[in-house]
Amino acid sequence: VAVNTLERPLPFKSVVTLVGGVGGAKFADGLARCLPPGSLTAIVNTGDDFTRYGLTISPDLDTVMYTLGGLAHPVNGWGLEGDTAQMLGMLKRYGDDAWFGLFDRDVATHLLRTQWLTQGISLTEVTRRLSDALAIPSPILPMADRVAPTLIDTLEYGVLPFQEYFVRYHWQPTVTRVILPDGIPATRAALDALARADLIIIGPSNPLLSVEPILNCIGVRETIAARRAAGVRCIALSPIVAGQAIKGPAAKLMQELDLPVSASGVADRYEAVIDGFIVQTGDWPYPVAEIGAVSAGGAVGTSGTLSRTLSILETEIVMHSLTDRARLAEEVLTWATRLVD
Ligand code: FO1
Repeated sequence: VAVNTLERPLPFKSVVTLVGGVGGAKFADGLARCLPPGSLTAIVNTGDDFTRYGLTISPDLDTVMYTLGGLAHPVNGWGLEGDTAQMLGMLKRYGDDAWFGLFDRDVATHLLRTQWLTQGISLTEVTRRLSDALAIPSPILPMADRVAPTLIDTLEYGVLPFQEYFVRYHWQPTVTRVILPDGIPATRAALDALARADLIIIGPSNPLLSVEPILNCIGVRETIAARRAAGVRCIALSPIVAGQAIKGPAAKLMQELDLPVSASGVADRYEAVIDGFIVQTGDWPYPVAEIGAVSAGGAVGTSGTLSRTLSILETEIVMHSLTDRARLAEEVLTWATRLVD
């Protein structure tokens, strides 16, 4: 999809997006379609990574890589289009419950990743090799090279590894706490990308399960704060529309943790890091004033007090097609240029 129909070129040379799985990957793909090759970097959550049958699996890295490579499964959003399930069938024949969907061609990615990690190669370098082989021009960076598992404390099963909560139990257990590991250093490559960024965009990913694991890595919040102090904007997209998650457990989880289940509830979570927020049209509950070309919505903060104003873009944020991805990305980038002016 050819885009960037703008009359003047976008002023961004180095856009960094922080993303998790399917929703974030689609938005990153929209950005990649609007920006010159190589000017987008995706920093990706690795809190969902785990080991299965001895293989190291990085679901969000692979989802972003397959999506940017035009290879993702069109319905699931994760895994490869047209993949087959021969191996899963054989596992089941052996009596294995095979609850994690490892499809045949996808296994090649996990085999190489596992082999290279076993040889002492970093996850950053492994991801570079895989995405280079798939001819993806946008760097895809894991948030950390060290293992950084997110754990989910549940009423029914106690503490679960992330994929057991998400895939094995279809995110149905009641969550009492999301446990992020302490002291995980962000990679040098991720921090360098943020330090060079002229725009930082938090994708429409799950704030608690996908974005906060990235923000929690040592150096990430500090580097974003330093860029913002230098005038670079950090903006985020809501993964919640009309009180419902676009996909996955975000709304259910926020409700279980007693957080307001709304776009503004997500903005509250990001209050310390963002200058602007993008929501579905009609979804911002506070008066939005036009200031120049940029609308400013008030009242960030769960107390309802107007702690500061936040620039708000209201638009169609649900991406059904490739055209939607590119249109949303172009709208967001165009709006962000006015935040900078
Ligand atoms: N998600 C599922 O809901 N079921 C699966 O069987 C499944 C398999 C899978 C295999 C490889 C991969 O890269 C991702 C996979 N995912 C699956 C998605 C993934 O586990 C989650 O979407 C993310 O961890 C949440 O962002």
